[in-house]
Amino acid sequence: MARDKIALIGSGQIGGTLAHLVGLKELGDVVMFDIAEGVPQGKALDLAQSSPVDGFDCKLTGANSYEAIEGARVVIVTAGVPRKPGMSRDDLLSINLKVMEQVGAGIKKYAPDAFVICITNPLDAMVWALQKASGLPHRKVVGMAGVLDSARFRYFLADEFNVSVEDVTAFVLGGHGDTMVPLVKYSTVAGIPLPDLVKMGWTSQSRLDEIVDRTRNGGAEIVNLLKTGSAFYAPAASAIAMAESYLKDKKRVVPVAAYLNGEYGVKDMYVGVPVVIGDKGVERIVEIELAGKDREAFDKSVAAVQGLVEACKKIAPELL
Ligand code: A3D
Repeated sequence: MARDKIALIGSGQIGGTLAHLVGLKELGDVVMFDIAEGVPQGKALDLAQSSPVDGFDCKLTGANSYEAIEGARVVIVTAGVPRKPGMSRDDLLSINLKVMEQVGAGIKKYAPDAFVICITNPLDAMVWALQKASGLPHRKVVGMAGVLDSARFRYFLADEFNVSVEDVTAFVLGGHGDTMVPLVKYSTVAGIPLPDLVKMGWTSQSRLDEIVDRTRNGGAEIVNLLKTGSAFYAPAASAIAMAESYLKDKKRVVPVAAYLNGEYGVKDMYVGVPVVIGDKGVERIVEIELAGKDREAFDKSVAAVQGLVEACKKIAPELL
């Protein structure tokens, strides 16, 4: 059986980490693409030279033309510019929207059957634009954010309780950014919901609120520390988990930015919700009932995404 081809559009910090993880996990062969000449070629060669040491078989190549992605089964998109300190994800909108138009055209021409995972920010608006520009079916185009946001929440909780990260599950909804909605009642340690853990004295409500807040601002915390860019190890690991679920038809239930057409009362927008990812792409959208404060927070988050999508429609009416 021939190895799957995985195309990485954008060979910067996340792109390089993605390629490394694909190699280490032997998920397939990798084509790294970038507009910067020499960068994808150099990174691919460097990574290929690590393969004898780590003992993985993976063909890694770099390219500056879209033909190289032909026939890819998975395309992961990080092309664009990342945030600098003081910049919001939304400041990136107009620059990265143009990039999504180019990338979408490349995917449409050379990899129309791929499962496409967008990471470029502002995430929920960029994945919307990428789907429009590529014309691929909605179930084959998703955005990575929820896996990362919930991983941050899980890590902070595991650290707070001094338990294994493996035994902490977290549930986040909504757009990627300050309005994301971590649902504490569906987040657990070994199946015990967080509100019960507060009652059991494992932590206090105020401490839990602080952790939720830190999760919401998890990206900015890293941008402020790094000063020259944004997080890349955890974002790459999160996208790889999604790609793996597709490639191996694992049918994992993960939060992703998925196209909603009426679910959760949202139409023609990408918003973070739990979905099942299998070899058909998004195979099911898990629609939970939302009420009270959770509904309010979700609606606020959806409104923020809606604002960005409207801005995209104004800047690039050709996408409609
Ligand atoms: P960076 O290291 O700058 O890599 C981006 C790469 O894109 C660079 O190598 C550029 O040369 C390349 N590029 C720019 N324009 C084009 C183009 N038109 N076609 C092809 N390649 C191009 O950034 P990064 O890897 O750190 O981050 C990539 C993106 O992911 C940014 O938009 C970040 O904001 C975003 N990001 C999202 C999350 C989420 O959770 C959603 C987390 C972290 C970063």
